Amino acid sequence: MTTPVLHHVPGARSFRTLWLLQEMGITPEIVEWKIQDGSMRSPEFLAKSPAGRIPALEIDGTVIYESGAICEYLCETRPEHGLGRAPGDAERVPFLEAMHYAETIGHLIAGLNLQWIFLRNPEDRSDTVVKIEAKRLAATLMPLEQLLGTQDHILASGFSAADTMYGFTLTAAGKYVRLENFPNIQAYNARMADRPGHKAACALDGERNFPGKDFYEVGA
Ligand SMILES: N[C@@H](CCC(=O)N[C@@H](CS)C(=O)NCC(=O)O)C(=O)O
Repeated sequence: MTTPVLHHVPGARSFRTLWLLQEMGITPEIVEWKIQDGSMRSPEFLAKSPAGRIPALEIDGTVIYESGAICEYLCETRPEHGLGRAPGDAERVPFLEAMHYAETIGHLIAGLNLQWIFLRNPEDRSDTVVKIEAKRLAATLMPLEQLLGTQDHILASGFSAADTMYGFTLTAAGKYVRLENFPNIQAYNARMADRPGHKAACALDGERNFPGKDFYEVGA
């Protein structure tokens, strides 16, 4: 297999792919992009990811964008790792739900990132919107908090690619929602951070290239 190429922004959604690849023992060549410098809107990058988003993965002679699609593709083409749940599997439904629910959470984080981090003029930020969106984000975490009170992983049978879809997502949520109020998610994050595959992905992640506070408080 030629070395896959991962288009990546440190600390962003492409971490999901990086982590899954590391769990499969695959180390990609990493091409790092910056969200703020306009390079992700270059014709070169748009040819790989038409909306100018990461991740995009060059693998097996093709380029795939959308982290969930990449996750499913890797599981289907590399079944020997046992990280996916194929049609007919008893855990197929929770597996598919995780592929997409991670994005329900992810798009709320993206909206809050825009309000708090990427707006050129902070005065354009709306306290009303950030307050509502942080509440909506907390509401999406509740079902996971309950689930992780009864099992150690997203799927009851143990670690799977479903967990990697929450990589970046459940830690980034902590910038806008107090994770102290979600002790099962906090414990889960710590368990995942302890995995050798996760540690290896963190070592390859690279330095964050957008500024960030640990927590964003409305009205502060
Ligand atoms: N649903 C897509 C979302 C990808 C996405 O929005 N990625 C963000 C980084 S976390 C991005 O590339 N943002 C660049 C931009 O919005 O211009 C996926 O899961 O791959």
